Formats: sequence, C-alpha cells, structure tokens
Amino acid sequence: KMTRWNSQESCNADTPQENPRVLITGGLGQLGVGLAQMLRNQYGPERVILSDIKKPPSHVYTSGPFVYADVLDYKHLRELIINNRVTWLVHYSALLSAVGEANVALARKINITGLHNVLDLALENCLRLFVPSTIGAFGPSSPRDPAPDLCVQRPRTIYGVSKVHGELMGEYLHHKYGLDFRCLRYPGVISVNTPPGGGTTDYAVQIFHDALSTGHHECYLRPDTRLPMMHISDCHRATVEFMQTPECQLSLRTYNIAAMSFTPEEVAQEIRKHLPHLKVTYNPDSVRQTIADSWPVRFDDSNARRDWGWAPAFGLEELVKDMLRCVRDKRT
Ligand code: AKB
Repeated sequence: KMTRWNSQESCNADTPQENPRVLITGGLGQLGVGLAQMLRNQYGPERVILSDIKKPPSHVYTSGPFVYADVLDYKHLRELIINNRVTWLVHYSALLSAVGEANVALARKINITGLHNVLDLALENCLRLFVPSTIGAFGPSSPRDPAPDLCVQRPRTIYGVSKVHGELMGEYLHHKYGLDFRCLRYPGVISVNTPPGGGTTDYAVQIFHDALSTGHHECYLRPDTRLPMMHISDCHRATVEFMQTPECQLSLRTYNIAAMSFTPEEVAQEIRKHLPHLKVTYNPDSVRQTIADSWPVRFDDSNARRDWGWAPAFGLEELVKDMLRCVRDKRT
C-alpha cells in the first residue's frame, strides 16, 4: 500500500471541491441510491459513481455510473479513484448492528479492514472522506438523554466498536495529516425504496409495510423503547449540506444529527390516526432489545445546528404521513 503515513507531507486544500467527483461504496444499501440521486441532481449524473459487490436493479444502471467494488480490494479501489479522478469518497459499506452480532468476524473485516483501506486511499489521494457513524457508537455508560457529541463511548456491539474506531481514526488522520474527514452520527433512518438490512431500528420501517398489508406488526422491541430516528430525505440532505460546508466552519469532525425520537407505541399511535385498525404485538428479541437499551434515547445536535446550519424538515407527524403515502404508491 502507498500511504502518507510516514511522510511529513499533509493533504492541502489544492483539491477542487466546488464540482466534486464522488465515489460511493456500499451503494446498494439503504442509503446509497438516494444520496447518489441527490448529488447527481446537483453535480450531474456522470460525476457520481455508485459501487457495491451486488448486482444492481436495472433502474440503477440507467440513472448513472455503477461499478463493482469490494472495499477489501485496496488495489482495485485505488484504480477506481485514480481513473475516475474521484475527489469525494462516501463510505457506506458496513454490516449493521444486529447482523454484525450474528457475524462478528465478517463485521470486523468489512467495518474495520474495509475502513482502513478507505482511510489510506483518502489520505493518499487528498479526498474529502465521509464515513457515517451512528447512535450505535454509544453504549450503556454513555449519557443517553441526550447524548452529546463528546462523551463516554463504550459500545457493546462490533458495529459500535467499529464506528468508534472509524471516528477516532478519521479524526486522528485529520489532526496529524490534514485528512478532510467528515462524519455524521445518524439516527435510525426510515426509508421506503431501499430497505435497511439487519439493524436494530428496522422495525420502524417494517411497521409501515405491515400496517398497509396485514394490519398487524409484531415488534421485536418493547413498546417503550425510545430511539432517535430520521426520515431518509433529511439524512441525505444533512450529508450533502455537511459535505458542502467549508472546512473553516467545522469545529468538530464528528457531529450528532437529530430529527425526532419515538417509541414503537408512539409511532403506532401516529399511524393509527390514518389506519385506526393497526394492531401491534410485542415480542422483544433479546439481542436487539439489549442493543436498543444501550443506545441514546435522544441526540444533542446543537453543534451541527450552530456550525453548519443543520435543521430537519420531518417530525413524527410528517414522517408517518409521507411513509404511508410512499408505501401505498409502491404497492399499487
Ligand atoms: C442499526 O439499527 O444498526 C442502524 C443504526 C442505528 O446505526 N440503523
């Protein structure tokens, strides 16, 4: 591997950032396609490359460039970055919390070894690097209501451990070598078109599909489990706005972003305003309940609001209305 680790050279601001060329890893997960769409609307379809190790559905091929890329293959990633003159890298490739606990070795490989490859490449090529973190980067000893940006972080999942590692490595490389590392801690993200895969917050997506199909949702969390959540369009907008913020405005490199916090019972109540017959039964699963109990119930995102103007557009009421409309449209 070629890295700057041993050199005194640091990344400087000579990489043009106004009209970026973007590579998104793990692009076929919950977040990649929507983010690519938002970036392509601003910068043009050809400037945003989606990548993953899976075969995409045909609409992904037609909306802009897609390439196969495995984050564990350093040389191939390097080739992609150089050949396409990439200037921004969005690293979405990761195993989520619940699936990570079921496969710790694989989670360690993808979430930590994959991240190391991406950090090295970003440093070597002076890229602006975005790595998402999460409410999962906190643990039972963290302040939970609210969790501030800077506090004790002792997560008890491999997902959380890998995310804290990512936050710390990125910040270290920023301070030591000037890497333009940017990280947002996402809440649970609620989306229709691309389902989440193997997270602890996934119930909050499934409940909308169940409400409109069988009218019955069996929830794997207790009714009073409160977690921070966000509509996917707020999540994409936060990411784009954060990536566009001039470096001099950032007092931190890792920010919490918040929109709302709710419990399964509260979201069910809000859905019942539109579908009064929704039935929810509770059958807490020990892995996901334990994970959720160790996560913050609320995020303090005051630094993001102050430094780069973060403000969510969706609260619970707007989220429920929009989700029901989108799930309905998808079913017809
Ligand atoms: C998960 O539940 O694992 C993710 C997350 C909150 O990071 N959605």
